[in-house]
Amino acid sequence: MRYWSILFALAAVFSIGAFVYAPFSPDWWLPNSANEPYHAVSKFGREIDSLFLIILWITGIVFIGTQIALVWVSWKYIDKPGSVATYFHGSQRLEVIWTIIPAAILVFIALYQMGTWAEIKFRSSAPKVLPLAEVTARQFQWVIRYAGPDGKLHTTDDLHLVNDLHFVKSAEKLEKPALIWLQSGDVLHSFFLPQLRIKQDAVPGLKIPVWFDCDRAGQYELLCAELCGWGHYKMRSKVTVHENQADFDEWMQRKLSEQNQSQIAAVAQGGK
Ligand SMILES: [Cu+2]
Repeated sequence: MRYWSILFALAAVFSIGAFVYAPFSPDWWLPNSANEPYHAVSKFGREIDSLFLIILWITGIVFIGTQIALVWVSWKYIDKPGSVATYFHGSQRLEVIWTIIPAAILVFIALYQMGTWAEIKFRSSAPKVLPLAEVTARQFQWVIRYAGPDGKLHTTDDLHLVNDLHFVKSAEKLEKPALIWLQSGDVLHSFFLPQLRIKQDAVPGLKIPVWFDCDRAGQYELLCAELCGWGHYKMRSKVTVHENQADFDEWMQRKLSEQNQSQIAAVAQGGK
C-alpha cells in the first residue's frame, strides 16, 4: 500500500528538517553559555565547533540522500498483484564503492582535524607558563590548589578551594591559555568544560597538563564527564572567568585572607 510509503516519507521529511536546521542554529545542539548563545566563547571552542559542523555536513548530506533513496524505492517498488520478486547475488562493484567512499571520508577527517588536536592536546603545544593550579579529582569533588601570589605550586601561600575554578580571560594575542595540572585521587574522572569544549580524563597515577582559553568574562561550568560513582553528579562546579589579572588577584587575596583566618581559628581552637 502506498499509505505506508507516505507515512515513511513524513518521518524522513521531519528528520531531514532537523538536519537542515542544525547548522543554522548551533545554540540548539551545542552547550553555549547564556550570554553568547550562538558562538563558542573560546578559540579552541570555535575550532572544535567547525570540526563538528564539517562532520554534520558530511553525515547530513549522506543522510538526506539515503532518506530520499529509501522513500523513492518504497514508492516505486510497491507490492502489485502478480509481480514477482527477482533475486540476485549482490554486487561486488557496489560493495567496493560503498567501502572506499566512507574510508576516504574517514581519512579526510583524520587529516583535517590533526592541527586542532595538536594545538589542544599535544604536550609540546602546552603554553609555556607556570600552572595556575593543580586540580585533583576525587569522589566526588574537584580539589583545586592554586599557586597563590608567588605563582609557584606547593609553597605556603597556596590557596585551597573545592569546586571553584577561576582564571583570567585571554585577550587577543596578549595572554596565553590557562594551564592546570590534572590528576586523580581515586578512580577515572573526566575534566569537562562544556562551554569551552575542553574534555580530559583524569587518570590515577598520571599528572596531565590541560590548557584552555576563554574570551568572555563570566560564569561557566565544570563537570565530570566520566561516570565515577554514585555521587558523580555532585562534581558539577563553578567556573569564573575574570576580566583581567587585577580582578583575579583581588579575588585571590580575598580568598587567601579567608583561608588564613580559618586556619588561625583552627589553631586557636586546637590550642584550648
Ligand atoms: Cu567524577
